[in-house]
Amino acid sequence: MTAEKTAVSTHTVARQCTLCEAHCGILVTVDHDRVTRIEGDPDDVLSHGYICPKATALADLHHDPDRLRRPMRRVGDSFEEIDWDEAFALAGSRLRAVQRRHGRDAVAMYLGNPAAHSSSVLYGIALRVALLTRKFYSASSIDQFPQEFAAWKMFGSNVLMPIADVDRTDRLLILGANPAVSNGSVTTMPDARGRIAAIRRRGGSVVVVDPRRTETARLADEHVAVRPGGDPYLLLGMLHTIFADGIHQKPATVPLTGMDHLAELVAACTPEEMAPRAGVDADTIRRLARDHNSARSAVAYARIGVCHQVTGTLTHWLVNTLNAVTGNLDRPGGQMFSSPPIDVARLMRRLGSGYGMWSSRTGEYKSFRTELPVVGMADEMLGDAQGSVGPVRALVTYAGNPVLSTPQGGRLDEALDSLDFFVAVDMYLTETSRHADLILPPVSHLEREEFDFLFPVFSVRNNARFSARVFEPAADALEDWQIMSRLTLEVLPLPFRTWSARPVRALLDRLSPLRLGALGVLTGPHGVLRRGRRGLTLGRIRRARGGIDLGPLQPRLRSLVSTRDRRVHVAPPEFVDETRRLAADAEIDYRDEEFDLRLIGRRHLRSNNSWLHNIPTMVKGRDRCTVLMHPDDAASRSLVHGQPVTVRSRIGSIVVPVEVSDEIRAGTVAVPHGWGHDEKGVGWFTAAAHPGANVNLLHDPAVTDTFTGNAAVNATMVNVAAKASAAIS
Ligand SMILES: Nc1nc2c(c(=O)[nH]1)N[C@H]1C(S)=C(S)[C@@H](COP(=O)(O)OP(=O)(O)OC[C@H]3O[C@@H](n4cnc5c(=O)[nH]c(N)nc54)[C@H](O)[C@@H]3O)O[C@H]1N2
Ligand SMILES: Nc1nc2c(c(=O)[nH]1)N[C@H]1C(S)=C(S)[C@@H](COP(=O)(O)OP(=O)(O)OC[C@H]3O[C@@H](n4cnc5c(=O)[nH]c(N)nc54)[C@H](O)[C@@H]3O)O[C@H]1N2
Ligand code: SF4
Ligand SMILES: [Mo]
Repeated sequence: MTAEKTAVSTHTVARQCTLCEAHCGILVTVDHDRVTRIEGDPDDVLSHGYICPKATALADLHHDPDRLRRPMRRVGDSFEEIDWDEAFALAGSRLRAVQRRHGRDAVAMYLGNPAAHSSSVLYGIALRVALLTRKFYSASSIDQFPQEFAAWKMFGSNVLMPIADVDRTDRLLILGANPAVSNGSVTTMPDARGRIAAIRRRGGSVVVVDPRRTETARLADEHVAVRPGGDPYLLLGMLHTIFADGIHQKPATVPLTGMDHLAELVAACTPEEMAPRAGVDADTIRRLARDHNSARSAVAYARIGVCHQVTGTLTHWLVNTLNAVTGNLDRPGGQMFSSPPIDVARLMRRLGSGYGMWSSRTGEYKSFRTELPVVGMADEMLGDAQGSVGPVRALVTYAGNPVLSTPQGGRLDEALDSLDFFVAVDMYLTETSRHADLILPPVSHLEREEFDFLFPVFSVRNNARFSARVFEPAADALEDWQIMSRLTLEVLPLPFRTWSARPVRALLDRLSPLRLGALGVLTGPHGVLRRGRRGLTLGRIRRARGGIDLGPLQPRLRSLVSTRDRRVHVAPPEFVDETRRLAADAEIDYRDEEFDLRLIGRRHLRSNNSWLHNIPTMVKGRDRCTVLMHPDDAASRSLVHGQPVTVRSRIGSIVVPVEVSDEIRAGTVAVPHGWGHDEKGVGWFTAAAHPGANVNLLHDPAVTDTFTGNAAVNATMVNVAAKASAAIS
């Protein structure tokens, strides 16, 4: 090959990594049709060149021979390729038939995590609206529902989840999050390690509250090994101290209401009283409170570790309240709200968070912002008696793998097999999609060009960035938004499908996410229509190397707060009542004789929920799907490091190797989720060689956050014993 030819065929494209919320800027170098290099983009206004090891997986995902590229239709136990028109016609006729025969709600939909990482998500929502089904589920109910619920009750809208102003704070208190691995969630902070180091460098301090001495805890000034589920008690004890000491509150930007009720509630929550429940001694509780109260600026930030608790909503309320009463709400260095190019919070705040508009079939769960908790999904498909069927007869999944990612004790496998029709929009034959009648694969992440409107809403700095396409998709390949709009068209009433099908299809094709994005930017708070000639357009964002920095977070809650009285509610009555109920509960550290350990989760830098295990570089090296156990717990069970053990809960058991380390609190064990790739019929062959086990087989779907029904997978009682008949090697 001549030098000239190489120069022409090798080029570099700037975009973002769309694997996790950090959306780091990357530079992808391509030689002909192969990616030869992925590196961090030093010009990126948010990530400044940082990437984690997962970024390179984008290339492997693109080139992965196991990735599906054509629609697949089930024939008996296997699948055959069909063309798109045939696929949409099949999906349409079957979904319509189910709704005609059994009603609108007979078709359910599940929207998974990667859907949120592309603007195609809007078209998934359009499909849901067209289906008019109340059986709608998403990863939100095994994720941030509690945070949204607390935001709704306190600020009047579920979208108003505050962001920790990590880059300017003097004191960061992290509860139940491991940003050194996750790079931040609902506080997007690429290079969290660097940002945490910077806090300490500028004289601030960082404390991590976590039952495990995590990668983040190792970077902090202090690690507090809380008892799993102990956080609300720790926070109540802190609030007690702050009220007793006197609040050094800076004037609030928005008036707080409920301070008297709060003061009355926490008066009984002395650190001594709370200490055994929190698993943290009273002096530490007091010290943490005083340091938070006296810091120039301070922010408590909590995430998944506390969402996945029965007290998820309560904990997030107390976190926001701690920040609010110490004068750290809506102030630099505290909890703030973004001013993104498309002001999603402002646009959506009036929609209402609608709790309890309908219920699950058993009445156990209520809808929250028109969604039902995913823990109840299998129940809607299975009948009461064995072998009978439930009201949901068909399912659409979009970018989700609920068989591995939701607690269901194995029942979802059975439930999915009982359906009349199941269409999965996914690029792999997964533990979930293997049950489908039809799989519709979108293009790879590198074949998309997009403008991310969602994560700037939750970023630590206001920004606008564009992702260019690395590869042109094949002529007959479709993006998620195109698949979703075709499905939408198929389920619409007759006229749309017949006489107007062509014009409507042509119109839909033009209604691309980029066109919508352009309109959103133009009319948004930074757009030319508001800011004049110097304002933003999508074209300007697209041309800006590394994106456009829109500055630090600004106080703006006054314009966003959506409660009726336009105040921040620090003591919503239902939270106060629930706290009283918990405080009256005499049982401090519930254990039963049979299940004596508490199981929590953990994430690894090279793993991303359930779907990066087919990439050799992400699974090489030692087994990551292990049960982490304290040396005392291992010794008392005569277990040795590396030995296969059975982890058993009331509803299931799995076998994994034990990893002995004092980084975890005694009495607690941790197993990562997203593993268990040993099902028959899955199409990820590398993953099958590193299967791990599905921890969600242990989690009881009935154990949920009190207010939202969010899965409480960090509250499971288990026991661990040597695997029966396993020879120790
Ligand atoms: N025990 C336990 N369970 C958990 C958690 C935990 O901490 N502990 N965490 C929970 C959390 S926070 C989340 S967000 C969920 C995630 O759980 P899910 O939302 O179910 O998603 P993933 O496991 O990430 O699976 C994503 C699927 O989408 C496919 N996919 C990837 N990219 C695309 C795309 O661009 N388009 C389409 N159509 N498909 C795509 C992948 O092949 C994969 O099959 O898991 C939850 N489950
Ligand atoms: N590498 C990687 N990055 C990811 C993901 C991934 O799978 N891998 N997933 C992405 C997704 S979907 C999400 S939602 C985010 C999640 O982002 P994070 O919330 O940062 O996620 P985790 O790393 O699971 O951190 C949760 C922490 O809570 C701790 N914990 C468990 N129970 C308790 C408790 O009762 N109290 C306290 N205080 N702590 C507790 C756990 O030990 C763990 O360290 O990460 C995103 N980023
Ligand atoms: S942290 Fe890693 S996986 Fe997440 S966006 Fe950045 S490079 Fe991608
Ligand atoms: Mo998540």
